[in-house]
Amino acid sequence: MGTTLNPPMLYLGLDCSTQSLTAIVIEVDDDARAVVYERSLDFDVDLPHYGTRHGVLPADDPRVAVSPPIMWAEALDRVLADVAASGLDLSRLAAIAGSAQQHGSVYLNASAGARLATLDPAQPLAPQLEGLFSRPVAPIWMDVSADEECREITRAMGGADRLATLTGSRAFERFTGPQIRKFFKREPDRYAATDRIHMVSSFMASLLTGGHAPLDPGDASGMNLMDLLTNRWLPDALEATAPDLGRRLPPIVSSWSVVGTVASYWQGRHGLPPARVVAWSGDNSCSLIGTGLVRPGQLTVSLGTSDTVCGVMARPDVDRSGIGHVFGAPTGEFLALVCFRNGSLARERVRDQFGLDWDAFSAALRSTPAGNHGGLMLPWFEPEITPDVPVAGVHVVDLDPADGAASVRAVVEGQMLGMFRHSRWMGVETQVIHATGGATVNREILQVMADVFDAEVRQFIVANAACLGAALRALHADREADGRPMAWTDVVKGLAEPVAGSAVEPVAANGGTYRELAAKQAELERRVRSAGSGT
Ligand code: XUL
Repeated sequence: MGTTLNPPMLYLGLDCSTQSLTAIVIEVDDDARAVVYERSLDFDVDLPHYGTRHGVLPADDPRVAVSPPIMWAEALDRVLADVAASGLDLSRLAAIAGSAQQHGSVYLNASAGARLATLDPAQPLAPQLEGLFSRPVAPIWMDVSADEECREITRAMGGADRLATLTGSRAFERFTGPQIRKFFKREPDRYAATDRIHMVSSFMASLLTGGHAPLDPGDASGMNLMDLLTNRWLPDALEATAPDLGRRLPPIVSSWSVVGTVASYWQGRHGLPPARVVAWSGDNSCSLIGTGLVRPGQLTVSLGTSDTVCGVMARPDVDRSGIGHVFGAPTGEFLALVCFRNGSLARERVRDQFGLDWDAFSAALRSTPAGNHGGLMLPWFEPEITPDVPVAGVHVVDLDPADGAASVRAVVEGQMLGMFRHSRWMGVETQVIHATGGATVNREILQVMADVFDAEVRQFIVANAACLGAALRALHADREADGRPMAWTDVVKGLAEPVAGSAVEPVAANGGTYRELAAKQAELERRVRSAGSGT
């Protein structure tokens, strides 16, 4: 790094995702920046005593997906111990921000506020949180069990259109409002004992600051409870969801708010400095920053546990078809999003079914033609969010299900065509796609993406864009708090940039093939869904 007047500062980003907790530290001075530390803790592997699979607790009902929030707390303790032992000069740590899987909710009783403020640094965190939860589990974004509550909330709000116009989305089962309603109806005593309902983001920020932390609009807009235009709780949505809900929810503050400093627990336990803690946000809004998507008119496609397509919007134009969402963006604008539940797990299912590794998966894509001779798959190995398919079922046409190579192409093309068709409502004339997530290391998958969207695809350097985005949000908020605001384009410069030479151009000759296949997929989707979803 160059010689500068200001010493280089460190910014920590954390990402509490479905399957892991990741930390990234960036070093920033006046003219250079670099990732200087990265570490990930896998919940299943590193914290096996919680018994999760892919970060989720086993459940009898396949529609239910819950995780133990105390596991996230233990993970934070472990990861921050590692950050402290990394050899970095943490006296230069200026700020921490976080990213979390969206929609999940954590239920705390009235003792939580005082207990969080008086944690004993001589003891590990998790045992000290026993007795704080009014509900031992947190429903997460993969849960599809609140259909009845979605209908009730929609009715009480005067219909799906009004709810979507006000909050950015019609009612979705994984959204926090319907989940809270389900909890209130099924476990009224526990609901009554609940003093504060956090999202995963504000829960983690509360642990860091040692007191109840607020929410940011990026995450709060994933609840069906927030007025998207004013960033305030909507009184009639609160009413439609559960009694006395307003007093149980955190306040909403702008995404770049400093919500506290690192609590004395972390200072005493791991020797962290009293750095600023910035409001945590959802993983999708953090990914926008981590892939440099700070201006309207571009798309990010993230291939992770869920696959998502995101765009930045200057105005909140909600999706009239009811499939997509508009959330708050951490830049103060709006984030258009469609989420596909059958992401990496669907790709892995096909890979494993034919006993392949990822190299063989790529080879299968290379050995098969674009368009797969008309073969198609709707890859709904699990109930799907986009489109709304409550019962799992994989559907194929013109495809030999015993043909491994054709099935590999069919799952990838099926996913990309679904992403293309269901993101048209965003109105983004896509020229460039910022691709992120583990599967983007596979250039053959990126080629299908480029061809289907007829756009150049650029791969982003850090597999965990959400975590990098959190670190960059920490930088942005720290400068803002110092009265030295930084434009977003400067914040992302030098870090949230595509891998050199990674651009994948669309093959013009494949455009027509995919237009035809998209129409064929739309028709298949319509037929399967009107026949009653899964088989
Ligand atoms: C978005 C969604 C998922 C989760 C994954 O609405 O449900 O992308 O945020 O962590």
